[in-house]
Formats: sequence, C-alpha cells, structure tokens
Amino acid sequence: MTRNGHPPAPAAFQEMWRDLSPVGRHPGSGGYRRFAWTAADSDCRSWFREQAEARGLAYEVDRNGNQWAWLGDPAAGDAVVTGSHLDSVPDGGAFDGPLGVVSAFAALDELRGRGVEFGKPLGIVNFGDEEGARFGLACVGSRLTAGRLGIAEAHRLTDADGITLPQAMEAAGYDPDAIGADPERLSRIGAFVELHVEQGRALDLNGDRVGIASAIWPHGRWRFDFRGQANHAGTTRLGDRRDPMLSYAETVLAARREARLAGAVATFGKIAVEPNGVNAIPSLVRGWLDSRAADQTTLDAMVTGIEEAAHDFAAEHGVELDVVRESFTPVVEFDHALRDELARILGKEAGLKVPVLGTGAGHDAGILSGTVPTAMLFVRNPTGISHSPAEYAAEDDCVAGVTALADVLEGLARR
Ligand code: HGY
Ligand code: MN
Ligand code: MN
Repeated sequence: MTRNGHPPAPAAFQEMWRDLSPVGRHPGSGGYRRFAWTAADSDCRSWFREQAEARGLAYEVDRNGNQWAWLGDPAAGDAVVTGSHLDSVPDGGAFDGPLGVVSAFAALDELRGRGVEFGKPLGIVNFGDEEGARFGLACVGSRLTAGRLGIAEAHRLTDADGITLPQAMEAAGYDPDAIGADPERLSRIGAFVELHVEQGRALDLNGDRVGIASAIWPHGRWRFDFRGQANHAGTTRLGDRRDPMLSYAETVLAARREARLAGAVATFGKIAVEPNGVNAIPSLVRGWLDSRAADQTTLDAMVTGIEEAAHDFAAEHGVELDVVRESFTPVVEFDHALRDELARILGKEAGLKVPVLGTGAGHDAGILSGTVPTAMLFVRNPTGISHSPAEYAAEDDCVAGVTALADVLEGLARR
C-alpha cells in the first residue's frame, strides 16, 4: 500500500504509461506533439492496437479513423463503451486523453481479475483528432461519426502548411472518401463513459479523487483576420502606418475585459503574422479566439462585444477585419439518468464521495451525448494545469480512477 492507503497502480497500468510516455514527446519542451495523422499519431495508434490484441480483443478502425477494441460482439447492441483520445495540443501534457484510454484497458484488466462475466459487449475507443491542433477543428473523429461534421466541410480542413485533411489521411494510409456519419455504429452503444483528468482544481479543493461530469460549457473558435499594409519598420512614419498588430493587440485586451465582465473566459492563444519579419510592419495578423461561457446568451454577448471592439480598433488604424466562426459546440448537459446511475454505483455501492461538476473543456463525450447516453468521470488534478507539459495527476488518484471506471463498467454491464 502507498502511504495514503491506496494500492499502487497495477503493473499493467504502469507498463502502459511507460510505453506511451516517450511517444510524440518533444525533447526540448517536454510536452507532447501528437497531432492528427502524423508519425506520432501513428505510433499512438500502433500502441492502441497492440494493447487490444494483447488482451485478445477484436480490433477495428471505423470509417473516420477512430480505433475500437471489443470484448464480445458489438452487433449484439446495448454495448458499454469507454475510452478517450491519444492526440494532444501543441506541447500538451501526458494525461489529457491518454489517461482515459490507459484507464480503459486497466479497468478491463481489473474486471477480468475480479472474474466479472459481461452480459453485454464492452468497447474501448480512441477517438481521432480530439484536440484539433493540426486542422483547427476539435473532435473531428467523433463529430464525423455522430454526423455533426459534413464530409465536404471536413475535406476543406487545412493545416498550417496547406495540407488538407484528405491529403493527410491518405498519407497516413486511410481513405478520406470513406469518412462520414456512422449512425449504425453509435446505435449499438447503450452507454459511453469517458474518464478524463480534471482540467481545473475543483476536486482537489474538496479533497476528492474522482468526480462525475454534469455539463460542458458552450464554446467555440473564431478567426480574426486583421489586414493592413506591409511597410518598412525603420522608415514609415507612425502616422502613415496601417498596422494590424495594433488592432490585434487592443482586441486581445478587449477580450480579457469582456470575459471578466461576463464571468466567462476568452483566449487568443494562436497567432499567425505575415510577412513575419522583424523589420516589417505586418500586412496580416491572424488571431484565433477561443471563447467559453456557462450559457449561450453570455457567450453570444461576450463574443459580440469582442467583435465590435475589434472592428472599432481596426477602423482606427485603417485596417480591414474579417471574423469567421470556425467551430462551435453548444452546451452539453450529460444524460441525467446515466449520471445518477454512476453516482449510485460509486456512492452507494463503492462508498465513494463523488461530486458532480461542470467543465469548460470540450470532449468527445460531449459530441456523442446528443446521440448516445453519455457520462464522464474526472480524476483529480492537484495543480489544475492542463494543455501544458506541467499537467499532472498522482498515481494514487489514477488508480482510484481505474477502480471507479471498473465499478461503473461492471455496474452498467449488469443493468
Ligand atoms: O479544447 C478543449 O476543450 C479540449 O481539451 N479539446
Ligand atoms: Mn484537451
Ligand atoms: Mn481531452
């Protein structure tokens, strides 16, 4: 036993974690760069396949590149599915996504160890391109499968080097013309439960190891293109400049102000500058806004406020501005019956104190929740840091997550 009374992680968990930890890790930053359809992504996919095969599970890849591992025949229906994603944001942490996939395999091991007989098919899934780090749109694999991203729209997605999603899929050995909605596959799922590291400190502040998700805030991504005039940094008088960097910078500050007033969040975390020369006034500053709020009305008002401010700043500097909404995910309220069932399984049967909490982070579970009864488990994150190499969860808490997931899967498979 470890010093706070929880058993150490099972060897299989430690081994999976160790195998996966070098994949796509940048030696300089220590963060992960596991972007869709790259070599690192392919290595993660090979790892998933090996884990499935080592456990004698039936392995398949669906038309959208999501990977599935099955115990029992999914065609029997009412399947219980768990899993998450293996891709990352630029220089992401080790836990966001992989914890849910590794815990899924570890929970299956635990259930086998308990001698549980499954009356229903049990599935483990790795959804492709959850973070949208390469093509700008999050949850591409689950959106396509749920019919919430059209084929034509997906085919238009392009990365920073001008490579389209179909080109990237093809280069990785997948057929981009096969993508699209997969209602039959989803109709076989009776419940989907995604385990995820918490991306905040609510659990830690209350001294809880594990929590259940209530809702996901509505959120979206907007692209702001400020176009001015490239010119010489040394010879152009200040009054003669049409500098888009100025209106961009003022917009960043306006976003912060609007978010504070709304009790919400707004972030410019990505920027592209042309010509991107140290001695040139930019011709274009392209900034991406990520905005999230507890409800739709607040989010709409905040983004409108930021856009209006950006247009005023652009006009002041003789700059043109275009704003494009690149993606949007409405509020997700997880299935109440399933949520209550998880609370019952973990609370009454396993004797855990399990708080129910909302989150501002997006998940494949949120995308699926419109089609499939869906729930989420969160595992304590003592610093709350996520989307950063510093993201962390203690091994004891990961073990508590695996046990909770195993309890939930066992309970759901018995229904
Ligand atoms: O950006 C998000 O909320 C998620 O982590 N994909
Ligand atoms: Mn993430
Ligand atoms: Mn995630």
